[in-house]
Amino acid sequence: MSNWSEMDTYAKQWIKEAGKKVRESFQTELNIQTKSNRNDLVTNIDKETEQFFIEKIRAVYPNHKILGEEGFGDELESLDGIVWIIDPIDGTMNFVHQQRNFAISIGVYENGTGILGYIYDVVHDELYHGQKGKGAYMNDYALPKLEAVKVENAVIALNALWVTENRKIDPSILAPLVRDVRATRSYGSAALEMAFVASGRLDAYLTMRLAPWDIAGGKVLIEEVGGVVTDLKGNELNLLNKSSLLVGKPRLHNRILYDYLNKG
Ligand code: 2AM
Ligand code: CA
Ligand code: CA
Ligand code: CA
Repeated sequence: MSNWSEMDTYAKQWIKEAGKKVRESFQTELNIQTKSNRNDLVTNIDKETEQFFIEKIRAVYPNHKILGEEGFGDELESLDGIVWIIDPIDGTMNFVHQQRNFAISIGVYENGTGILGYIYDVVHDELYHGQKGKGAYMNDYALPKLEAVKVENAVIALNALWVTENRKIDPSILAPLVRDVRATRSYGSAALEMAFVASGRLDAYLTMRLAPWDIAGGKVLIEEVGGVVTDLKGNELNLLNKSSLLVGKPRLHNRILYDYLNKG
């Protein structure tokens, strides 16, 4: 038997502590490096934050596995057992350029099922958290179930890149959606965009390619308030691989899926 309530208490404590360190880092000089390309940034704070969580988790839960973006965790071939999926800073470019619009994101999964989800908007001190079957919260505020919204009244998040020539999707697929919705937004942090869907600040969010750590925490939160989380084909996500993502209010998700993305 796993003690989820104990894990939840530790997770919140560690996330708050990590967030404090990240805020304090604003006073220091960042060491910024690039990863896959010149716009794919990583800083010493991304790495230190991931290492902080790994040390804390290993000390209390030596049998749990850890999947982290910066690679200090385990090399996983399956999601068997209890797995902490960690994005120490989601929205690193925003962290570097704006000192806002980034988040710490953590999902705790048991045999592939999301049980605990956390997205911490460090700058606003807003912790979105939830547990499967027990609801989702923003700090102490219980997030209400998501209500249906029509496409023409929806505010959705997507990156403008996907309506220009790009290698992932024909821009003529998303252009009609961009025209039909009330408004589009782009925050540059997948985790925050998922937290905003969970809290009703956005009605939907879609993107072409995300990694497990971008999605793990947000999936738990969104499903807990009755939102839908799939890839762009409508398939369930596999948290071991990269995939596309469509999250949204229940009927809106369906409309975007069948009237735009997979028409006819
Ligand atoms: P990151 O800041 O943790 O890298 C930016 O639009 C969003 O996409 C952020 O959530 C960012 O997460 C993520 N992202 C950035 N580069 C990515 C990449 N090469 N593959 C997948 N996701 C990426
Ligand atoms: Ca990154
Ligand atoms: Ca990320
Ligand atoms: Ca990251």
